[in-house]
Amino acid sequence: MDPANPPHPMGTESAPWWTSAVVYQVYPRSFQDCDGDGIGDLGGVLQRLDHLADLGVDVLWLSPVYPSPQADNGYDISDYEGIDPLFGTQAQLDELIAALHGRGMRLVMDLVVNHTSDEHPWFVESRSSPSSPKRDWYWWRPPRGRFAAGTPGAEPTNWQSAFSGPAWTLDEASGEYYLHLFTRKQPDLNWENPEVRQAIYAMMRRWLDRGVDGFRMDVINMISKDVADDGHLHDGPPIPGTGLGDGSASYICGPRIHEFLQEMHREVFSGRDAALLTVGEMPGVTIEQAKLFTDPARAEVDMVFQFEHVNLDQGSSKWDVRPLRLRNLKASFGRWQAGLADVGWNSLYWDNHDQPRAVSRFGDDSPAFRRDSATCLATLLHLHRGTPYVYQGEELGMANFPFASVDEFRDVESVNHFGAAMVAGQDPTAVLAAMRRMSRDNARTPVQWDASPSAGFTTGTSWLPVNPDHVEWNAAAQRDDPTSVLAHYRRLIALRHENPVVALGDFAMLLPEHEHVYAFTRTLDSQVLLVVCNVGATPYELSALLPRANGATLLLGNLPDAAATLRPWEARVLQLS
Ligand code: TEU
Repeated sequence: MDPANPPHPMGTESAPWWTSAVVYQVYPRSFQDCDGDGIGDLGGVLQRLDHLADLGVDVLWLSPVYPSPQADNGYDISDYEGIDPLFGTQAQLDELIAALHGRGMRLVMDLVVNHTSDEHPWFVESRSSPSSPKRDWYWWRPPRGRFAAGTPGAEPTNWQSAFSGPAWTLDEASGEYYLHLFTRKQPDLNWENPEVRQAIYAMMRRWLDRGVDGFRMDVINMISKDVADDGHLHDGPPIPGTGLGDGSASYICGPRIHEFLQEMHREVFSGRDAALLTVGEMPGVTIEQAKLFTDPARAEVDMVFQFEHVNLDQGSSKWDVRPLRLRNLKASFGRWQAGLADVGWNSLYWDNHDQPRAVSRFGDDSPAFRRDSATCLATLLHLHRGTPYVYQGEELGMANFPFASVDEFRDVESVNHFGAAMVAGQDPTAVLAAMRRMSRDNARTPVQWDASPSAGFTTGTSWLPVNPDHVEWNAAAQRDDPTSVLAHYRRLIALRHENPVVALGDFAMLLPEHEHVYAFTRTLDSQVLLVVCNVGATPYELSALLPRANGATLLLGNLPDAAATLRPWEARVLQLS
């Protein structure tokens, strides 16, 4: 080895296994129900493993199945080591680990440790008395200044919670407030307290000992709060029209975040020789921070979920929906690709259980272009450098749900938002229109397995209605159709497995200003791929845009009979050399 020129940490020899892996996210409540109660469960996941194997994915990320009052569909956990009877049994979880491992797949669990449920025994104990030994496990504070407890403005800070209203709730018994960045049923744990951290690490070690292969860490960049020596937390800038403030500067990538993640790594992951995967969900993370989080030499996490690209179609909030400008998407993805080119690693996603369906949001879900835009977006994303995540149903081209009235929404974020917007005097029709486009419930309707009345999801009544378009858009109809969205995802996943340039090649953006064509190259040693995607309905002459495409070999395309014209929503992966 040339000492002046050590091997690239992500070189073909030394790259970690997850650089060529694809992760599939299961939101169990909506995946497959096996007992007819209308709610998906572990038995259902076990029944559908052939679908994952057939797709060729390497990892299953399972959204929470732990005991929970379900105030936020399981992201409010009351026992980190149990299985909610709603979802099944401990034995089924062990069966799932074994079944996945038997098929060469891995299981990544959701880790939700910024907060617990208010029904978690830790919080019940903490709340029982100001002198409880667990009082300091959460964020308890007296009312502000001379305000009487319970009066508006008495909250210890002005922070707005993620799901409308203040981030503090008064506990009448003690006259103190507790902090919850999400719903009032999700009190934030106090990571300043070393006992809290040790209890969490011990729990994580037990999951790994049991055979799980890693964690997706919920809002993990929010665990360190900027707290003054005297315990004071700081107000944030006011949010117009709410009377509340934006506290994010006090809890997004707070002062001790790297210290906590390094400690977690030492206590939980180091010294284990298993092939594990850790991904930190990090709203508001910057590229500079992401580089620190994912630099292997720092031993924090393998990769992060960043949010920049899913905020590009929003104004002041997610409900303020704006059209996406393609050049902004290129600028954003391009910066992330460049920023993590030498150190760190990207995660790639369009969809998850919090985002509306990509084909409706960034594609065109009208009959003419639904299949083509779904496959075009998939190609664009999967050919970037990073680990792609596929959210259940995305591989079928599942679209947003045609919500007709406010009563049809179930998600706490949507329901609270509607209530707050009505109190603020907003126009209900406009509020509903934004919810139809952006609500998380769009992602949570049942997976469409077949054309039967409940789409093969349940024999009972599903907890959210099945999208009526399932009669046409379903897995059974696509499985043996080589032109289907499903078949295209299968090919993209195989391409990443087979072709190191897809996993590891350097990225270079082309045509950064073009409003409709997204193009880039990927280069590894002497191999160069040219990826070109028409993100819209206007045809373009390919050789006029990219003369280099002339004579190149088509490795993968989403439309048959590639010719001189790049057709609406056409995507091509070309081999240049
Ligand atoms: O999401 C964190 C997060 O940033 C989102 O809640 C975001 O605020 C919202 O979806 C924007 O619309 C994670 C989980 O993925 C989400 O399901 C949970 O509700 C949340 O944390 C709290 O655990």
